[in-house]
Amino acid sequence: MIKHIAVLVTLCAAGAAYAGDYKLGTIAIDHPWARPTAEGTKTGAAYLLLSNKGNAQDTLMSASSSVAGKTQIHQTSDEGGVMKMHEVAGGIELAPGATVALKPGGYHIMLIDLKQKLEEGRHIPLTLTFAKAGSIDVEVDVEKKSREQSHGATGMDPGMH
Ligand SMILES: [Cu+2]
Repeated sequence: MIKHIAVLVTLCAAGAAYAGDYKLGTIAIDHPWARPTAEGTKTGAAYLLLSNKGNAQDTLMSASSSVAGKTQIHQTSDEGGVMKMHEVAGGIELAPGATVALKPGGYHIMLIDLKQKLEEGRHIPLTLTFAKAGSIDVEVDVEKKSREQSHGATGMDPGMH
């Protein structure tokens, strides 16, 4: 049994570096992930890293997922010491050469009216649509904490993304 667990951990660690990274034209999408949700929770948030390797600006216009009734691009910001999140009008702009992190406390993809619990270790589908590059389907890892993007995630209100 112990040996079995060790193998699983090894597979996960190896997978993190390769699987879960996507390319769409000149846009790189790295490590989509979401926090697990509690039973009955109706909202969740997905995070990922976007890089524009091209010479033209592009914009993440929208996202959708079959597990959510509605999906919005949100930004969390500190408004006089109070963390608030709001929908980003016009999407997330990606300048040529720019890397933009969707991470706790900043930009995120808000999953609203969840049809299922986000269970740790599972994957959920997400479709990202860019103004120029078009659309891509990615798999979002449901995990407690991202290895690369956990920074800044502490002290957050559990309901806040
Ligand atoms: Cu949000």
